Amino acid sequence: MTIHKFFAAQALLPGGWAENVLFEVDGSGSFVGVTTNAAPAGTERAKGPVLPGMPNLHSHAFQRAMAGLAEHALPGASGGDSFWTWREVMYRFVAALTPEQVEAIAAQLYVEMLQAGYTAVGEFHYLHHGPDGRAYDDVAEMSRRTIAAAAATGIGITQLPVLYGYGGFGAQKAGEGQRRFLNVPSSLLRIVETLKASHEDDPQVRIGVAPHSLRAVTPETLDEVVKGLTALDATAPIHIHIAEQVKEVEDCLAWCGRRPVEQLMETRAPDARWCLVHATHMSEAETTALAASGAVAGLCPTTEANLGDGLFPAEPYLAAGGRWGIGSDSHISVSPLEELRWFEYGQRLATRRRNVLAGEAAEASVGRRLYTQALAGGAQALGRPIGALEVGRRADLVVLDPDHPEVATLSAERLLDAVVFAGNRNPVRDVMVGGQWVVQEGRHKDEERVQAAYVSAVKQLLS
Ligand code: NGQ
Ligand code: ZN
Repeated sequence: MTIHKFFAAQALLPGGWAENVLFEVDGSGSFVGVTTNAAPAGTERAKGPVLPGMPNLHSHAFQRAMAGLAEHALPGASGGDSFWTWREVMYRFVAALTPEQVEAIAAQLYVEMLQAGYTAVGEFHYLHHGPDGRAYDDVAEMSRRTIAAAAATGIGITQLPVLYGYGGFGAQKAGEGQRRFLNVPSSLLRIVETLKASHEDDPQVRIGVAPHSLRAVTPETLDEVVKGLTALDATAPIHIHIAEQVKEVEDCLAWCGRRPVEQLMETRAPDARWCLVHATHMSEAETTALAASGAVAGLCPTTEANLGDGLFPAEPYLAAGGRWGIGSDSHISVSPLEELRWFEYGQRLATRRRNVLAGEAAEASVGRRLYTQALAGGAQALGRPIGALEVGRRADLVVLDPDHPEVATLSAERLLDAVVFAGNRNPVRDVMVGGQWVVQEGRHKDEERVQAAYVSAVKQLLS
């Protein structure tokens, strides 16, 4: 097997910044050698400092094309616009989307993700059926579109077909706007099964499942889908939207007497396979319990700000050793650095302090801690061997631009602080996924074609 070798003068390894690192990548796209203090002898050289690529653990790809469509106050809703009115706009937007449009939108999004330094995505995918709610001839038609966009652009993907059965807690009937999302556990598991069969040996793809939220499933259907998935793949990831809105917490309390995180903890005991997306509203006891569970909290700071969700209890959760990662969710922003910045800024604004998430280590770097914890949590949540530059993991990495003002001037210890907090210019120069360069000098090889297809798909959709 041919081994691709390249050399970096500086790279962020699991043990910290290292110098003169020789990377060796096998034909499948995984690291087979990472040697420090090596000689560059004749090998390709990274142009700047190398970081692990960031996993994006939560995406609804189609929402990329909603940018700018939900920032007008709705008539009569002045001051009363909310997550719930945004959701109505979103339902109207998905009503006519075609599989071709979804693929074109996803490809544009994934190119943007790669250019921003995301090298893997978790696609929380619930747009399964045709506009009338009837399944396509291939029940996995829509899922295949996001996986095809990932393959075409080069990003790794964890496809999470969503179980969506009801319109609210206690098996309330789903609304008209939700008709394209609906499945029972057996029909959802058929989608999972067919996707698994198609991608069994592809190291760029993993298949999991996502019960949409405690609003959209019952304890019984949740149980059935988790059992069915486990029979197919005992370690496959399970993601769920959990406690994003205060109304969601109140409705859950009214339904079962427990808060959403509490209810999931009591009834399912989520472990390291689970990712709880938007665990925004938690009591102290829930925060400690989630941190102890080994599950990942899926945080989407820019979308959570955009939707007016509230603030995740980050300080106590991190202090308790809780695992977490980031997602761009509605893609109102597509930048891992901006997600991390706003994760910390939310805490600064709420506590009127600085460097809130720095941790206990002496002279701890906030940027470094946030970046490395988000790598670990993101990799765990996506169920793929990613998130670190070490033997056995996928060769997913970003090379920072040596001519970027901060990269050119700062030492390694300050670099992540600078790129996370100084959001003036994208510092990502080159991006490798699974051993292949997918972005070089800031450009993706298909960016023009992908954008032209996006523009034409969205114009058609909006006309
Ligand atoms: C979604 N998005 O499924 O796209 C949700 C909104 C819901 C976010 N939670 C819909 N950000 O939760 O019912
Ligand atoms: Zn979501």
